[in-house]
Amino acid sequence: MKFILALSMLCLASGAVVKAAEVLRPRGVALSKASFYDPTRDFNCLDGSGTIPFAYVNDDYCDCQDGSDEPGTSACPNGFFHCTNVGHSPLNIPSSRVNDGVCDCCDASDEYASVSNCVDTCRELGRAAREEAAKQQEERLKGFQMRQSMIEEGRKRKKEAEVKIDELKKEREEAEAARNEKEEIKKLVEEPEKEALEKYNAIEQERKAKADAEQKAKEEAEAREAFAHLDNDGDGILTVAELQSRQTFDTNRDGEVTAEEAKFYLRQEETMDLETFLVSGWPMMRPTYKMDQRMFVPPTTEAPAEALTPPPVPGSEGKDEGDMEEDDGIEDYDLPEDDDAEDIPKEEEEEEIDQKYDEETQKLVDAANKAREDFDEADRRVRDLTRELRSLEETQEKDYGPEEEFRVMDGDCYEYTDREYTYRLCPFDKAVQKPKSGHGEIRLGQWGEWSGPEEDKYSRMKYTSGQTCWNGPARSADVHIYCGVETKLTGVTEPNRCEYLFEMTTPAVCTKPEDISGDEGTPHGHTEL
Ligand code: MAN
Repeated sequence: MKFILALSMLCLASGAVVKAAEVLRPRGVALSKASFYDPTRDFNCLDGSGTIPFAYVNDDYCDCQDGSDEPGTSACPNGFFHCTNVGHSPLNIPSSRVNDGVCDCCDASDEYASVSNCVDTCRELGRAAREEAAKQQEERLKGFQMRQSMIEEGRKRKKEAEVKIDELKKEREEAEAARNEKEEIKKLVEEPEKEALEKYNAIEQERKAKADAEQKAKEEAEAREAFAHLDNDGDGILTVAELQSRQTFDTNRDGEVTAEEAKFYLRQEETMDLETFLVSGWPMMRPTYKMDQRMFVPPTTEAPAEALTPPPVPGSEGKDEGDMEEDDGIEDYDLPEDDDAEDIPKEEEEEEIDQKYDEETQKLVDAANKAREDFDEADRRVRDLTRELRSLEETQEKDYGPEEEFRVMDGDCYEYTDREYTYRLCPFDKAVQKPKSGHGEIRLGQWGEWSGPEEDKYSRMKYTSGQTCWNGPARSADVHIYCGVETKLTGVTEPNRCEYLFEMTTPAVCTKPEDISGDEGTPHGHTEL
């Protein structure tokens, strides 16, 4: 009797629309809160802000500060309306949306007094949601199974790397032994080579010194001969007049050797003795003297700078060799015939290059060269093996996840292209950005560390120390990893300048899906029927 009374009060006070099978409660109240709305008692505001007669619940007047007395009307600005949404997921909406003409709840319960014609679509929507959830479940399961293969493959690779490291260590030991052997041989054959070369070099130096002395003597003889030729009166002194008698010194080719022209070659003096001539006169005169006889060849010893710059020759431009030949005035000079006048005969020079050492020395040098090559090759092999070993050991030190599930990604790269850039992520290596316009790549970061929260460490990766941003920090990239049946990048953004966010899916993070068997189940396992 009491129950029937209470029920009729509830219906009266709260306008509850409930089915017999359901726990009776005022409109807009969630099942979990039904016990707070007891029609046989006064209502205590849920926040404790007051107590009101139960009749005031859902009377379209807001009494409680938290709006809990008006769950089924829009009277309280901060209240919530609960839609049961039978066949789909329940929902709490702000109570301001109650009877506002918009269908918010799929069971249409929020629009009980409006003219919006909302209809209950929960069963259809629920079915679609469950289908979607089942599909996702299936994907997760598939992802989880793929993760198992990734784990297997990762572990296999780890083992292979361990075996390879052992092999390489052995190989390197052998290579080191071979290198040491080659080094010994090298030392052995380099010793006699060194001795032979020292001997050879001493002889060679002597030969060179002799050749130099001969050359010098030859040049001096040539100078003395020229001096005798120019010294008309044979008194051992060259004078301005004597030079003026030689057309050779008519620098400007005006038909006359002026005192000025003659004095230029006497270093602005009136006379020049043989000694001065040998030291500075001849080197200066030689080019003019010999050119005039079409005999000039550039001197091998460095002549004083001014020797090569005779006084200006006004109007001499355009004079050809024929002109110069006409008045050389040195017919009586006994000149060397040809190239013999040059410092080192050409053939001799070539011979020197072709045949560097005597036969005995050459044999020793060849043997030493061969030993050096052998050693270099053996040494290179040791270094190559060391490099390979180091890179494998570095790989072994990397954290590929608690079950090696990420190891298979090392060595692969994944790309994502947006309007402006193509981004590339090579897990455990680097992240780069390449502008579509074709300019070079920009390094966004090198593999740094796992950076997920403590309980989910392997859900994020951090790549750091990328190229420095203009007037800013070094670029860096965060990678957020989600479960998916394919390892791929699903998006890249730049939330802050030069800080990039890569989003990636991979089976490596797919956990075993919870069992959602039962037709009416939802991903949240929270359906009211
Ligand atoms: C480049 C790119 C951009 C970045 C600017 C900063 O254009 O790396 O992503 O924002 O440099 O200057």
